[in-house]
Amino acid sequence: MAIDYSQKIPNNVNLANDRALQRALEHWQPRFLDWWREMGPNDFAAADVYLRTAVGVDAEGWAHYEPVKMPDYRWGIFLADAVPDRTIGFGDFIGQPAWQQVPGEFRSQFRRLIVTQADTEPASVEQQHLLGRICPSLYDLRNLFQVNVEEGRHLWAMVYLLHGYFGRDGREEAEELLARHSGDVDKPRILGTFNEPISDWLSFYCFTYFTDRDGKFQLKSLAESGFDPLSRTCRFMLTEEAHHMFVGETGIGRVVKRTLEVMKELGTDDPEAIRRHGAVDLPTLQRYLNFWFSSSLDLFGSEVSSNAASSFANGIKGRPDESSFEDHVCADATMAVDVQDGKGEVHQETVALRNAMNEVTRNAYVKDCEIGVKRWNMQIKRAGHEALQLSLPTPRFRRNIGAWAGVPIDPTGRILSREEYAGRLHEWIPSQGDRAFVASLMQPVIEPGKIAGWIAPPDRGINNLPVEYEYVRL
Ligand code: BYC
Repeated sequence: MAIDYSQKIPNNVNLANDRALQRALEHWQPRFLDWWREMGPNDFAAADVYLRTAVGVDAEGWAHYEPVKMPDYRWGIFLADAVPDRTIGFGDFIGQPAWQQVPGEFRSQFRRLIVTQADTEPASVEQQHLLGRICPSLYDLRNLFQVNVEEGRHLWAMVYLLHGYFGRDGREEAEELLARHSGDVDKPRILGTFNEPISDWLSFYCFTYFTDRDGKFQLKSLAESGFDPLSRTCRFMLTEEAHHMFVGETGIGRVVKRTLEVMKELGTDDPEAIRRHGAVDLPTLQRYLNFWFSSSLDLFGSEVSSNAASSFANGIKGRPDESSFEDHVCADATMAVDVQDGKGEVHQETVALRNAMNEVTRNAYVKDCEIGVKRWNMQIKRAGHEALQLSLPTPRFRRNIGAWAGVPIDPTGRILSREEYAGRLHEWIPSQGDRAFVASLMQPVIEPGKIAGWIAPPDRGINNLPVEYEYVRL
């Protein structure tokens, strides 16, 4: 079905034919807008931003670009087209017709997952809401706002499911989504990473590289769901998500490029000299990578999880790219998982594969994260600095969730005494000094075509426009 833009809430779910749902969502809409005005990029409400808006849900030609004032952005409800006669692809209900309504016995499990997914979307907008003031260029500013409005739309996607399929409980959850706030002491966001401050652009690029990539894997898992409206919603969200990770990968790549230029200019790799020249030394970048990678790994949940097992068994949440696996039931399959005994000894435990689904997804995520690191290292190698290669720390480093939570481990995987770990943590994640230095670089650059000194310009602009285009008219 085509997207109907004549409605107050643009949608391709035939909202006009369901008056009760339409009224409920139109009641929530002004609350969302109040939240956006208060917690979103509110300094820029009057700016014209060159944004893309979905006009269809096909992979090709789905987006339309034009200058828009963000409060006028048409947040809507867009589901990917239904797959005719779709059946459930995994778990104990494999082969049965996909559900068009939530089965009563799984209602609370579905609600919990949808609320958790939904909660991350406004959280990220809140985390990023001051970054516009310190943007490195209008091109980057536009990308930030594109990411922000689309996270707002992803919230709409989940709120549609809550209102449409969970009755009064769903409506209450939708209200709560606007009442919790990132970093709020009394009412924080649900998942740890979404309460971390993002107060500089290096953190923003790391977040869009690592944390949005968790989004990709979680959305892929939910796109496999037996609950068809959830699957269709997530499939379309994934189309939008790709650009967010692009912003992260190219953002970090451009920081690396600029640093290498400065190193060449100065003829040194001395971090202090590079910093004095206004660029980010690679060891500092490594500490930012360590921070956001380790935080994002927690978002996959525990290595061994009964929640994960029952989500899989019940057709609620599959593995990303479920069709690429041979066994979709995994009733008797097992997996070896490394655990530690609390005294520093690591040993392997064999667990039911269904219980290890979080770890299966996390492993796929780690592989995906390595691709960008390889690309950045190619740049570093080509510039003749092979010894300064970037890397991902061991997935056991600095974990707060699961088998490795609280275990004092260095980025190479060595278990340390608690004292040594506490004394050396600042070597591995950004220290206050690092953060103050990075903050000192964050001087806004808002002239069209100009770019801050700590980051290289992008290779190309948006939608075939030149890099110099005035992507945000202030
Ligand atoms: N922080 O059995 P466990 C995105 C809780 S990002 C705090 O270990 P389970 C985006 C867990 O909730 C994608 N709490 O794990 C990116 C549970 O609590 P309850 C977001 C945590 O349940 C950028 C307890 O620990 N989508 O879209 O198998 C910008 C035991 O759980 C954390 C989703 O997450 C944590 N890190 O799996 C914008 C998908 N980890 O219920 C957007 C939906 C775990 O006992 N969520 N806990 O009170 C899920 O699939 C699952 O909830 C999780 C956890 C994968 C998160």
